[in-house]
Amino acid sequence: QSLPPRQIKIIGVPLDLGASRRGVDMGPSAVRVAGLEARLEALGHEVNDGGNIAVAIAETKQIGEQSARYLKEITETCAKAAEMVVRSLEEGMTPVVLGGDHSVAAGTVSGVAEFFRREKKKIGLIWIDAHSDINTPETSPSGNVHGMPLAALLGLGPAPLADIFDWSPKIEPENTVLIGVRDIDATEKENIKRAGVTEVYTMRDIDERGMRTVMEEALRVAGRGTAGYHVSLDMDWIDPEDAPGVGTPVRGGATYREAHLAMEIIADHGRMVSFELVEVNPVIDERNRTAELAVELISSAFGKKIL
Ligand code: HAR
Ligand code: MN
Ligand code: MN
Ligand code: MN
Repeated sequence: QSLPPRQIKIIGVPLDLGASRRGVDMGPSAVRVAGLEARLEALGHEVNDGGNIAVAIAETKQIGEQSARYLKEITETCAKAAEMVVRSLEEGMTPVVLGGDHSVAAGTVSGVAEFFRREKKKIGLIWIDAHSDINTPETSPSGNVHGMPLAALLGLGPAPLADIFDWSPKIEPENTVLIGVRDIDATEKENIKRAGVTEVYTMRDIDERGMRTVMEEALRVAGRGTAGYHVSLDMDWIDPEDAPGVGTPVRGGATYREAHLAMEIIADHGRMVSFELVEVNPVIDERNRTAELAVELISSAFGKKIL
């Protein structure tokens, strides 16, 4: 295999407070049922499943401000996830975080950034998603916090999420890349500019230039002057034909083969320091096939090869 054996820590975050469609809280379970641990062990990795982080249930909580619903509870969950990510890295393990809605990324990436900051290093971020998730409470059309994690990580807000570990921003715009976007709000376009993010690869870029060229360029940017990069994979990146079980499907996504190629190229480069996969929604999935695809893609990202 292309990737030397690693010790992998699985961290489940059954969070669905950040989305309006319910059900992604069952994502970690669906991905485990699809055989994640055994598949990673078959590749020669040592896998330790840390179970799920305790997450509040919507019915037991107050919504809070409509501009960022459940922000308090989400921040608490993200802070816990961040701590667990730091601990895993301290123990020499590669975190694999299973969402849950994408707001968890504000915690995961904070944990990775905090760990490397202690070594005076920065990290890159590969954001693979149909959406750009760069709204703030002021610009969000929905008030759904899963549309805000990238804004938090770049320091645009919302404040409590951006300030996990009491420092911000967690990532520099020049080491942030978006891949596969095709549904960006007008307000988000402004926020991308305001944040200074220039490396945005839309589906059109993938169509015109091919997945291979896009990935090579993206990995170079995210890896420039960094200790490595975190990969945040929102399953709605993939076309709904192949990944029907996601909270917010958008037509025109990456194909099965493009998605695998992207993960294989990430494995070839060997510079991924942590990984997360979010937005699997078993409630609207078809016999767990989106979770099974998730396991396949994680396997490719961790070195599975055809030959
Ligand atoms: N941009 C929209 C909003 O802010 C929807 C984005 C959230 N959807 C996701 N994130 N699944 O990737 O509400
Ligand atoms: Mn095991
Ligand atoms: Mn997302
Ligand atoms: Mn998305």
